Amino acid sequence: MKIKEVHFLKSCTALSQFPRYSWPEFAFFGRSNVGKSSLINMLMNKKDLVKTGSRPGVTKMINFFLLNETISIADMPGFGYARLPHNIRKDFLPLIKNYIEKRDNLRLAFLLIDIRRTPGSFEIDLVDLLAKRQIPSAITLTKCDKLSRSQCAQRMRHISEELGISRESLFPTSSKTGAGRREILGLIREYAGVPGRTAD
Ligand SMILES: Nc1nc2c(ncn2[C@@H]2O[C@H](COP(=O)(O)OP(=O)(O)OP(=O)(O)O)[C@@H](O)[C@H]2O)c(=O)[nH]1
Ligand SMILES: [Mg+2]
Repeated sequence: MKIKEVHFLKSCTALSQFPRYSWPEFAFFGRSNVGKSSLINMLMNKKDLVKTGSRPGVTKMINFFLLNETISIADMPGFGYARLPHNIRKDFLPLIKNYIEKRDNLRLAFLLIDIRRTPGSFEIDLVDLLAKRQIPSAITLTKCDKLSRSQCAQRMRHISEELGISRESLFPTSSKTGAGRREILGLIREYAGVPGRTAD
């Protein structure tokens, strides 16, 4: 899928602020610092479309972007960062839950997991919540550049066992090297119903 144009729409902290349109939407979920914003930048071929950071908790709202004027992208706030101020942290989960329960144009959820980490209750709860709403999810493994090829294969085996899903359902990526870009854009194209080839 060709990235012709992408622009930031708005940041939202509540359901009432979400943009109202029926463009197919793709959301990126995952713990703080897992690499959601970096992955979006990598996919869109933009260095700083979305703010990223070495300190966790950079994205505190849901940020919406419009791709090629027809596809909506949602960058979700990271969950599970204990050192954020309590008043900000406690707003995250209801916002994420509200989003999943009410966002009718959500076509596919990307759930990001750092390839070096074992999925925890946050990831398992999210998979359950998405399944309840019958929203398909793609488990996306981030920061694969940090491991060797054989270490990656070993971690993928482990994570697939932990989540009880096949290894083919895991999408390894790296925002540093661009690995996995083609596959993730292929999924977006497929679920958005865009005709044509995957290649950029
Ligand atoms: N080596 C490597 N580092 C990465 C990769 N993706 C993200 N990072 C780094 O991880 C840190 C966090 O990345 P972000 O993209 O801000 O993470 P996030 O999930 O959006 O974080 P929050 O907004 O806090 O929820 C940054 O220092 C990135 O440079 C990757 O694929 N490889
Ligand atoms: Mg972020």
